[in-house]
Amino acid sequence: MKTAFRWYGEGNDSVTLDQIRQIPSCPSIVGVLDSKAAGEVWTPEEIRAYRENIEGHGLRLEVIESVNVHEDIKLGLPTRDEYINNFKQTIENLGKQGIRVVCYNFMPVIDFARTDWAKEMPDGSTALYFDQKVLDKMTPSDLVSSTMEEAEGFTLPGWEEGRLQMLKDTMKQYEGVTKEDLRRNYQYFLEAVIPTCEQFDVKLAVHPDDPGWEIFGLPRLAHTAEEYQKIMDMVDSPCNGITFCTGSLGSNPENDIPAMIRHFCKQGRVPFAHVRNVKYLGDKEFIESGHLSSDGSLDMYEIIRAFYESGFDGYIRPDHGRAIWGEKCRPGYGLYDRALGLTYINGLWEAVEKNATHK
Ligand code: DNO
Repeated sequence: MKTAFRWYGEGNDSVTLDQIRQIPSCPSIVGVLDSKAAGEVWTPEEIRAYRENIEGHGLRLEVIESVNVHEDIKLGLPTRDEYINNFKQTIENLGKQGIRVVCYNFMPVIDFARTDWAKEMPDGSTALYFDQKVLDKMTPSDLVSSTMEEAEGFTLPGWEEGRLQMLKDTMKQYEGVTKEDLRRNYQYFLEAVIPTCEQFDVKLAVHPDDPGWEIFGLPRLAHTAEEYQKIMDMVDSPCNGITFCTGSLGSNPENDIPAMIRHFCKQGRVPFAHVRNVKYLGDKEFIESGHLSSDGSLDMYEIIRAFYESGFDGYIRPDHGRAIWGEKCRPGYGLYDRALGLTYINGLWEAVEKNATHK
């Protein structure tokens, strides 16, 4: 595995590159040009400036999270070809500058959702929390307002201003759009972009739906092994891959996470992983606990063992951390708890590796 840490860019993150560089065994950044709207081309100059700044701090940039997919592509509108061409151009520009993995998602309108972005835990830390019963009483606009209020002034991935201004109109456009429609539009997109990914040696990695079920009646295609397999089968290429997010998929207790890791790694389809725990509190209710197995409901040792035994050689990053030690940060993306998470992942990996090689 290759370890990495997500960073949002100069002036857009409470965490600095110098701090990341001092995390044990963390040579790489998972980066983003956060100011780019979905459908816009990322220019070579913008990518170069961003990359050179990271390299100037002794770190590497090989993974981008995310290049967002324009809603017109997901909706299959006549304008989609223009946005697909822009997406391909961005892939080419990224590939030419050494980016090997691009994370994205195909969730209509709303990316990852939480009903509380700073739920107090018994130890005084705060964590991201979701309760379907609370969401059931909200409209999408309520969710956006509460998310904006709780974001501590930071942008949140998938919650970029431009996209959200269009919320009501976009929700309307999805009325009557079925899973089959969405799947057809997804296939069209993949068939168009994967050849470019192959040409410029960039692996696309689709992030799971989060939470791992449908919300607000919107169709979603990436939260079970069966559905993921359908996506993999749309275009049979190592460039059509998965961002294996243990917490997003793990939010749905029906998913057997280690089994899914083994299944998709065996097919060579997991270039990127997000690793974190999640604690079930009730039906469709969970909190993003600390990374340790004993903190949550997932067996993190079995998860790392599944990656190791599958020969996983992709990128791995710790996922959302709690806000601890009084840190003021983008919800889920502070320094301290994610650094602890990465150290734990490294520890588990070393233990699994030594255990395997000493037998
Ligand atoms: C949340 C993230 C997601 C992810 C996107 C990928 O913290 O894991 O927002 O970046 O779904 O496009």
